[in-house]
Amino acid sequence: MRILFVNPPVGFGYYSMGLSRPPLGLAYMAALLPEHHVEIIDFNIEKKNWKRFPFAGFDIVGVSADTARYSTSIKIARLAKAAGATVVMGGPHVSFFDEDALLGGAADYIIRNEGEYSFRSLVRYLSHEIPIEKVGGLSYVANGAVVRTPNEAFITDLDSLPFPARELLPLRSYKERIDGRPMTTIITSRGCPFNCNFCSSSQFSGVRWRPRSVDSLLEEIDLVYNKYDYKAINFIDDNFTLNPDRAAKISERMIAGGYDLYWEAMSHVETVVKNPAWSR
Ligand code: B12
Ligand code: SF4
Repeated sequence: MRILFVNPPVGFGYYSMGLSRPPLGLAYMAALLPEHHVEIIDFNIEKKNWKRFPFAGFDIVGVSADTARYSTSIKIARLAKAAGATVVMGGPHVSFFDEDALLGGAADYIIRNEGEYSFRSLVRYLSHEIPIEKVGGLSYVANGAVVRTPNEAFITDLDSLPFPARELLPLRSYKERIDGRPMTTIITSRGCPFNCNFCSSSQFSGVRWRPRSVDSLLEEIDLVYNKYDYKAINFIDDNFTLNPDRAAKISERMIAGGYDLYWEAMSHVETVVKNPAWSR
């Protein structure tokens, strides 16, 4: 199968402010599909116009949709569908609101929540290898109504996932820096236990915090540092310091490994100020 993943353009603020980061979620899904031809297009970065993009060259077009970019995602999905591709949408917005894109005819399928295993199963279904009921977290239309298969289980062993397929991304075109050093991103955990009522993270990724092992993380840091030559990393977890001992251990391992690294991460203020070791 020829598969294209699309990161729709933001079209305001963030990229002009220099916040330009690769769509790692799409690269994670791509890494699980080695037997297929997979491409990722990030319309924030590539100097290509999505209105004239040759979607017809792909069997499946997967479009990412958060709320801020939902209307653009829908337009891209419609174009891809008009070009004859099977259109799949995923991401935070459509995970919670799947009806509009499906009943409005923009998408053939929606994958809810984490995409890796559900999308791979959907490709198997579309390749006539498994029945549709075996695709977890799938929404689609049958007889004019939205049908939903049961949610796919959250991936508890994140170490079992292959590293994101960074080779499919134009990494050097992302210009964000930390103190002058070109920066890239790594995700070390998913899920958030705080369940704040204004935030989608705990609903989307689960209230159970799912950290990767420090060994797996150091392996990816080494890859990013040596193979891709990045000396600055943004850990884009929702809460990198939830387990302060783990965060300290990661720092110690970076120092012990001799990495000359700048890094930054998001945190929950309590995990810092209420940690006796850090609040002195
Ligand atoms: C890093 C980040 C950013 C970065 C850039 C994004 C990037 N490229 O890395 C910056 C700083 C620019 C940013 C900006 C904003 N962000 Co932000 N961001 C994140 C963050 C922390 C991590 C994203 C990530 O890489 N996650 C990890 C990967 C593995 O997950 P993923 O990208 O979601 O992809 C998985 C699934 O969503 C799904 N999937 C995604 N796309 C597709 C496509 C298909 C076809 C399929 C099948 C599946 C699928 O499968 C993937 C693999 O599991 C998330 C929170 C989070 N924990 O996810 C918020 C988050 C995405 N951001 C959010 C928000 C609100 C914003 C802003 C609107 C903030 C603001 N008030 O201005 C802006 C909007 C920018 C825009 N898109 O227009 C919300 C979105 C909520 C929503 N309703 O859509 C989130 C979920 C935070 C939250 N807790 O609510 N953000
Ligand atoms: S602590 Fe942060 S990521 Fe977690 S639910 Fe609250 S706002 Fe969202």
